[in-house]
Amino acid sequence: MTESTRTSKHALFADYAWLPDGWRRNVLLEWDADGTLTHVTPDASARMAGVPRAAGPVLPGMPNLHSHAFQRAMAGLTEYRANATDNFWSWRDLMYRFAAKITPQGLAAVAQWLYIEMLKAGYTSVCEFHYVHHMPDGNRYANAAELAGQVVEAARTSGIGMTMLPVLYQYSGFGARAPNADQRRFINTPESLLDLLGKLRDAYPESAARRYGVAPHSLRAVSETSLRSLLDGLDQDLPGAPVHIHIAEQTAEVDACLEIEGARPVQWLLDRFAVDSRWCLVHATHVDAQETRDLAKSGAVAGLCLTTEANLGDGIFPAHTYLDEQGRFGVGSDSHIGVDWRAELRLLEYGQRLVRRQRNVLASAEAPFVADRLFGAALDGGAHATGRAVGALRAGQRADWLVLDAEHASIAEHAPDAWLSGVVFCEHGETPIRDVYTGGVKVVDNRRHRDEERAYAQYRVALAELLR
Ligand code: NGQ
Ligand code: ZN
Repeated sequence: MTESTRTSKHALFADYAWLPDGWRRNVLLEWDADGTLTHVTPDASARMAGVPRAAGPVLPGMPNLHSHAFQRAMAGLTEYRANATDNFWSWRDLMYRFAAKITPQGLAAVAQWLYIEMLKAGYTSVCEFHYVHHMPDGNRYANAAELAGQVVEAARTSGIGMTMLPVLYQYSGFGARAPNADQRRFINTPESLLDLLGKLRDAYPESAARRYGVAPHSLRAVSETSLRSLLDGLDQDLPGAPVHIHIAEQTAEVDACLEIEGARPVQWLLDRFAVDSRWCLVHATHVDAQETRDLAKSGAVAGLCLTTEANLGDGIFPAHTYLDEQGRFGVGSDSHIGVDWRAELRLLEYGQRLVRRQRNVLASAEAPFVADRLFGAALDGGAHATGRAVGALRAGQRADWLVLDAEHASIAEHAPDAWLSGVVFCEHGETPIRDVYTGGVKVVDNRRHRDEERAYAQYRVALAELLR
């Protein structure tokens, strides 16, 4: 059947769309009632009668591979010098104090508003690295998955696709050090965490919009034994499900790992576990040359959260070498001091420019436009990290995309090969992202989400309570 004889209830015509081989003209997008793309047809003959037309060029939606939703509510509140050596660890103390105050209703409101902000920014999927599990005194809620459930529900009502990764947090440091009092809301054993995950799956089964995995918090927070039993248990229920871990964000944890475990974190993990494309190593910031090569070879995704890593003073990931080795990466908004994949990609390139004193460092001979190369790579790596069929306009993938505003100053009058450069590297006030679709549903229409007023009002109430 050709596109002109097919009749499709779910269809959109785009003058331009970014397909796996780049910008293509006259693209007909068709999807089914479940929100899965069924046909993507470039060079479609004249516009079909009755098929709506996108208001501008169409891009695949970007996956956000790392989020701690509750931290959105403390963004902008730790930008003062609390002591002479303010650093990651003193920020973490403030963050723990904030985490101690989270309630189920508060988390629901914060996550709901955050996910709406993500959608408006063009993130159509999120991987939630969720670790606040228990009541403030460390006891379980009647429903052990109470807080995780609020986050999954927020994703459902906002329309963002979700990979929920309940976090295993067991220890306070290398060598299985007992957890601290301010970590008590986070603590589980592999068994209790898998039990929590089971409850969550009963209440919210997997679907085209939702997937589960696990997140051992960091090598500081699990042991080799507990990590192994977590993965064994996971593979009985959900074989091949995504596994995310914070790996090497701070030099202090690299030093402690070397001292106590005898290897740097990335090397330690690669040597002991079958790390492959189901893995996402978040903040693989501190890697030596060998680790950079081995990580690239493993097929795992480096989870880069550039704005958070800059905010927390982490360091700079050797992106140039890693991309040269064909390493996979995606981006995440993590602590949510910004919620904008364009800013993440820009900072990824700018870090390299500042270090190397050159321009367009992350471009390559095959991909001379740095924005296009980074956008394509972050779609691919981000999609792997979600474990869902997302990240490309191709039959079989989720019908997730963004419609750019064709009249916006970042792209107007520019040739198509400069559009992504304009979108990523220029700011002209309001976002160039006009409409956003997830699962074939337009959830953002002319920069507005259907629920944004209500969600913002509830966010304000929750925030007032948290800051009281
Ligand atoms: C987190 N955040 O779990 O929220 C961490 C800080 C830690 C970032 N690493 C806590 N950005 O690593 O112990
Ligand atoms: Zn994190």
